[in-house]
Amino acid sequence: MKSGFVAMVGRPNVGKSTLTNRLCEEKVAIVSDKAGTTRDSIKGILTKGETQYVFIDTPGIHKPKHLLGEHMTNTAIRTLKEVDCILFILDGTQEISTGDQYVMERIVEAGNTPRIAVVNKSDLFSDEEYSAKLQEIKEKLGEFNDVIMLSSQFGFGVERLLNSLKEYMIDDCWYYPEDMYTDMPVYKIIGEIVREKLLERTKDEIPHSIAIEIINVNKRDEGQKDKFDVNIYVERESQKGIIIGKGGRLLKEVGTEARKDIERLLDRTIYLNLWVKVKDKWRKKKPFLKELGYYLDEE
Ligand SMILES: Nc1nc2c(ncn2[C@@H]2O[C@H](COP(=O)(O)OP(=O)(O)O)[C@@H](O)[C@H]2O)c(=O)[nH]1
Ligand SMILES: [Mg+2]
Repeated sequence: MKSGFVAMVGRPNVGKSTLTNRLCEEKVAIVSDKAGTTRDSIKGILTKGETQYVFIDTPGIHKPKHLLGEHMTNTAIRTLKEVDCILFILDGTQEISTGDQYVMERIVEAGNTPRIAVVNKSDLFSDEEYSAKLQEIKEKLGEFNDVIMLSSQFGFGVERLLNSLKEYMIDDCWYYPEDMYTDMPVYKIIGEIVREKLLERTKDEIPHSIAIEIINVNKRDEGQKDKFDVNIYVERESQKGIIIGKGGRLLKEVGTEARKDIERLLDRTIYLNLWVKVKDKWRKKKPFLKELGYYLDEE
């Protein structure tokens, strides 16, 4: 038995969560085309042959603008110090920026942990562009133990990545049962699924203004459906109107889609009730962030 921990880091929107899901062959982390979708470190687990890989999907690393952003970046940076290998994920369609260099500085600060650069979205660039990218990585970021080109969305190159990672999985035990693919509790997954459905239907500032809290889980008797009550927090009255939608339509669609995903996951039918509440500037309020389970470092 062999195992190890792997951090997935990079700028927002490069495909860290998509890759985590692909590697674990399950939907562990929610994905969207909006930056800042992942707010906590999420573990995705893959046990293959004798090797157990524990992937830690992190929020994107960027210069924080508010308390939640600070929590997100700190979470990612803390993870760097706790792993056996770091995957630095890049969007191969974009030039390497100061944002990537900021991530690299954090990786270097974390010490001598082995690091692999992953050039993602290979379905969108050519082999020539990839050769140029290799040169650019060397010049702007520095040396890596390995560089791997892949497409998280389509799965090309994922096997190669697993083979490359194998040599760093050196603990002589497994930390999780063979069939476990995440350590996220069920209520947290439910909140994340609701958030994903909302993100698919909103834009601008709204995705960042949404927080989810599971307020009630009613366990029913055999043969009866469990009932989940979920609060959706937004920051302004106008946002509440948008989320509810004309005649309650948007909220209803979100509820139906989320319920179907949750039922598939739990393998049983449930009731799901969604409530929309306004909480002014919640992203800047420490007690409320704590209540939602976002851990904040004490200054
Ligand atoms: N074309 C393409 N799009 C991808 C790929 N991987 C991720 N994406 C898209 O990039 C966006 C951001 O993905 P996500 O995993 O949430 O990024 P994260 O913020 O780094 O976790 C989403 O719209 C994904 O569908 C890929 O390999 N190819
Ligand atoms: Mg993510």
